[in-house]
Amino acid sequence: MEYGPSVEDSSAVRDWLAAQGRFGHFIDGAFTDVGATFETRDPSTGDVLARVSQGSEADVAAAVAAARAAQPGWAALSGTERARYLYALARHVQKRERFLSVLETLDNGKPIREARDIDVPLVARHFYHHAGWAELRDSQFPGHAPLGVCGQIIPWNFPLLMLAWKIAPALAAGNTVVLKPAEYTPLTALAFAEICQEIGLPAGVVNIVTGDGVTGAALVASEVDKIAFTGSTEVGRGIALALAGTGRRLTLELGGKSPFVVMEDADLDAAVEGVVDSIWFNQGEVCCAGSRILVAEAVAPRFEALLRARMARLRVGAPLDKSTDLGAIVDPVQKDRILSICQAAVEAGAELVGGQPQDGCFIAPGYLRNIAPANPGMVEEIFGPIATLSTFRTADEAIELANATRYGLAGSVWSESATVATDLAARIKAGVIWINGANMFDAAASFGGMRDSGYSREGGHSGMRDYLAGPKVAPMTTPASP
Ligand code: TXE
Repeated sequence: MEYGPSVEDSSAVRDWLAAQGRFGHFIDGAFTDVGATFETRDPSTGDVLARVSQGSEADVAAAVAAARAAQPGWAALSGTERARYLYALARHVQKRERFLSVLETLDNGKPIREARDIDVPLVARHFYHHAGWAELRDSQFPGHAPLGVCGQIIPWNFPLLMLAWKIAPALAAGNTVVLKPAEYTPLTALAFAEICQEIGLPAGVVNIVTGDGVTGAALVASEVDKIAFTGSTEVGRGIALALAGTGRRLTLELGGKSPFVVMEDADLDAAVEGVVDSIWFNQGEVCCAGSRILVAEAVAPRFEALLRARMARLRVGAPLDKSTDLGAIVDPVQKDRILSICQAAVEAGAELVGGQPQDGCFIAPGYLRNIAPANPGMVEEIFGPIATLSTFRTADEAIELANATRYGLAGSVWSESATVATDLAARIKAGVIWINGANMFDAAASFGGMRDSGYSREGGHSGMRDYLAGPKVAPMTTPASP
């Protein structure tokens, strides 16, 4: 690959990877010996980046035991002391911002611009925010105890950010954790383990076990008090079945097929930019992506012309190039999955604009038009840079189309009228609705879905509550007699 001036320097990360070569798990504050391993690759080149340990049942049990042993000591710290560790994690993430961004881009394939400007800053923000919650826990949740040991299973689309969403609230609440990153993208979790060592986090508070779904299933079957899962609806359902009747807590953040509703009075240029930030952000590998664009018929031709022109200007290419808009799809398996849904959509009568596969793990941005509501492209979560485009005549019709899905994660409404926008937002069945915006995240704003997109919330007050047991003593007061 040519290294021009616009390509981010990756030498520090490559030196680190070469020095490590093979990674053990991070258990009880130390990296374990390396046993059976699997490869993790740069999807933009296919090059092997490192070999990472495949977690066995015994590895999971050792990690859970370490977390169990560490939990009483961690919970016994004052909120201020726990906050200090969370602040330190945030600061060290910031200190290694460039390194973590490059590592994330190499392992996942996302554009460096997004890793550097969005993922990693949001990670730091999440730890800063939850440092505050460590201090506020007792005043905001009087009498609530931590759950104990939390098993956390995360996906590959925002590896380090999903780690932060899981670990920060768990630690702030007084829990200890065993986290399993996705098999395609384990590297930033291992770099985070190094940060835990650097800041002197007590051993066993954070444990990282790498591996695939078998390792994940072992974690679900282990003696943890809670499982927090983000991933596919199918795996989430299996986890819910496995935990049924155990009394263990479960939170699920699953797939989506979120509507992106453009009303007749919308600012169309802004809405087109919203599409770019929504379905063409992170190659469309975003659970809350506005993947179903619904446009008022009266403005549809103008909107589509603007959309096509904007789409043509997007650059697909080397993820480390700072001018790249869409990087590589995370793995050839996912690329094939995206293409097969698009093919099924076309066979069922839809027209694909753009969206062509390119050499390697790349797919150009695109959208499906002339698409019927029951078309697979309209029903399945494509999880790639391909939206659907349909039209509606009335607001009621827009709502009917928006809610014609088994999912309910997010939605986006575009209108210059606050009344119209808030009315529509209230009628869309989804956990998060953005008005004149898309994919906006903040650690203080709770995120989560309904229906087949899962339940519970991450971030803010509700996210903290999901890492706490109910109050030990019901606050019963007898009114004093006059
Ligand atoms: O997800 P999996 P996959 C959707 C998206 C994508 C599809 C498939 O549509 O195309 O799912 O992706 C772990 N017990 N989303 O197959 O398998 C696995 O190791 C316990 C949406 O990669 O759900 C990884 O750590 N754990 C989504 C995590 O689950 C298991 C993000 C997610 O992988 C397990 C990712 C098992 N039996 C995919 N099997 C979102 N909501 O953002 C796998 N895992």
